[in-house]
Amino acid sequence: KRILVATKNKGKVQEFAHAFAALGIETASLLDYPGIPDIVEDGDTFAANAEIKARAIANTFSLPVLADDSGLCVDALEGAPGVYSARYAGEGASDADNNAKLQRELALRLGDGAGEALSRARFVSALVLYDPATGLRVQAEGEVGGVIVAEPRGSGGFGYDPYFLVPEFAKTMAELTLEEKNAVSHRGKALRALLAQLV
Ligand code: ITT
Repeated sequence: KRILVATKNKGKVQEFAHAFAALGIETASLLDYPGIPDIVEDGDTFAANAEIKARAIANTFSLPVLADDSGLCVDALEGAPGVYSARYAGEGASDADNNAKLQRELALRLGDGAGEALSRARFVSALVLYDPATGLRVQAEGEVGGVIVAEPRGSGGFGYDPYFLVPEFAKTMAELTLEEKNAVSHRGKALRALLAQLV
């Protein structure tokens, strides 16, 4: 059994590979197919963008495709960066650029002295599984609440993880193992909700 994850994001690839390995399912991703052009993700919602990615890639490959669109929504920033999470600091921005912009925006909004806990936030993941051979299409969403901290902690994960404190662990997402992150994350929850619809 094999599934193509429609992503070029190495962090997502690792998390899905780990979760599907436990189910005896092999994953491939767009990192295995260099040269696939970037997909224009112009939807207004995570779900709309996941749908766009799943369909675009399913039309190129005749394989079941799983797409993830995800991001960080920060209360004090009225839900930003949201669907713009990957390009918060501009097109092609690095994780470091995006995190720097997040800290700047929060400091502007909250002022200095906001302390360790800068703002409540949540990660959201929308998944679409689409099999062009059978027409099967399933979608699911997951989210996890947390707090944005001023100083990064941990070296795991990707993206905003070093700044996202998970209260029940008293650790940032980047301080969790892959297994722990999948157990609590927006992506892990969305995946379990998706799989529950397939049985
Ligand atoms: P693909 O479209 O190729 O999947 P992408 O990184 O562009 O890769 P998105 O458009 O869904 O994917 O943007 C997701 C961004 O949200 C991602 O780049 C991170 O900045 C952030 N993000 C999503 N999930 C995250 C997580 O688990 N930990 C940290 N940051 C996350």
